Amino acid sequence: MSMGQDTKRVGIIMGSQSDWPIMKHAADTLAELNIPFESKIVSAHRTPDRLVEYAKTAKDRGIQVIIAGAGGAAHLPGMAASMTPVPVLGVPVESKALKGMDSLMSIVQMPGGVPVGTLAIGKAGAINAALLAGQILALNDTSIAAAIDDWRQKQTAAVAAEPTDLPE
Ligand code: RP5
Repeated sequence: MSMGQDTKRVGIIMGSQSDWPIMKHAADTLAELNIPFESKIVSAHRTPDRLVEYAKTAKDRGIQVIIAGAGGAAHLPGMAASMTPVPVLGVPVESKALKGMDSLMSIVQMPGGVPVGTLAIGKAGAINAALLAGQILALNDTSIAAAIDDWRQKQTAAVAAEPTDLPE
């Protein structure tokens, strides 16, 4: 398909509205990199038909990487990966009962043949999923490559040489 300025290149999906405070970090990071993206609630369990529709049409709509966040019995990333050739990055969202260990294990332990690139639990995973998505796109996009270089330089410049006392 031909890609216009407005074509969304990364799809962020999450199992519930309750995942948004974490998944927003992926959205914010993609925005910082100037990468067009969309954010949708797609539940493997509560909206299975929506998931099938999303995964099966993503590639033809121009989506090149999917970031899927879910918590608990986190089947969303794996089920999405089973229905699309688009690379899927999984973000385990912290659960109340098991602190996200359940989410992590559900996402990372995929059977051979259906890969999901699994990130850290929570905010760090959401940010890194966006950066990794950017790095994948940057292989064929010099402006995204430059944006990632810039992001990293700013991160490095923001690290103080010495620690200071901060207000408690
Ligand atoms: C999962 O169940 C979602 O990804 C969410 O992390 C978890 C809890 O969902 P809610 O009960 O808060 O909607 O499907």
